[in-house]
Amino acid sequence: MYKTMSKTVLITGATSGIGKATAQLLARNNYKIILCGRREDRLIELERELSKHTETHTLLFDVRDKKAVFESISSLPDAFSNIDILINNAGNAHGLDPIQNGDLDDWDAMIDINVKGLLYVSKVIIPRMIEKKSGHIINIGSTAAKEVYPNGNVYCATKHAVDAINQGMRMDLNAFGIKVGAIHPGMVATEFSEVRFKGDTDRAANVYKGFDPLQAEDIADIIHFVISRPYHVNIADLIVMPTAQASSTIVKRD
Ligand code: NDP
Ligand code: 8X3
Repeated sequence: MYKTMSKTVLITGATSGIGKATAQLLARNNYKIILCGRREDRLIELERELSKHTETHTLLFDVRDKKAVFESISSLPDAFSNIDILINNAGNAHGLDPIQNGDLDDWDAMIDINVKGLLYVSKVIIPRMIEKKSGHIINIGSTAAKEVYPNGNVYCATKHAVDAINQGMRMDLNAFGIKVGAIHPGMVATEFSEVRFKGDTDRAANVYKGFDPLQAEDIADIIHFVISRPYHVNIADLIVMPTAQASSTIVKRD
């Protein structure tokens, strides 16, 4: 048997990057974890790894699929159904083009995943938190939630929406004692740029060339810090960049 369990955390986008590193860190810190993503092989492998430390459960769904989101989270066994912390992390950029060349499928993907998907997952979990009058929601935004950069148009718009939703959630859930906060990373070396550039690994690697980008573990560390503060402390909005980065467009490279 495991030691006395602490809180139950649901992490979307746990198969890679920030979500995976967060799951790994929280597992070592005795959180019970619900791992979500679309890539089943990765979920199985991660569950195997983390079960050495904690209790885990996997949910396989695409956040764009409203029905799957609702059915999947509603199907959680009793041992995992009391979600204390929701980490809305799943998301990506698709493409980096001037608005006039933007691809409609890329726009749909970003709006459907980064904004609507985050809302669908939250919509299932918030009523449970309201019922017990406690809970903590962390929304992963971006520096792109705070500024717009050339060719970032729709991705930046989706992250600005996350920023607005984060603020709105905090206001609307305040009466129920639910904490809501966003973490806005700058450049983190994950699969993010490979997804943005549709598997062009050279172009993706160039994004992080000549400086020390953040690592997924850096953000995991911050998420752990944020969720382990005493109840009366809510980190509402936190921007974190690599030291070499001053803004979306100013990066000191070798
Ligand atoms: P990764 O590409 O490494 O991870 C993205 C995660 O999101 C994967 O686990 C992926 O899982 C999941 N995901 C993507 N689409 C869907 C979908 N339709 N349904 C369910 N899950 C999905 O990138 P990061 O770890 O970097 O990104 C995590 C978050 O951090 C994103 O919201 C991103 O916008 C944000 N961010 C990233 C920054 C960076 O520079 N890397 C900077 C600022 C913010 P799967 O494919 O298995 O479904
Ligand atoms: C990811 C970081 O700079 O590509 O949100 O927008 S950036």
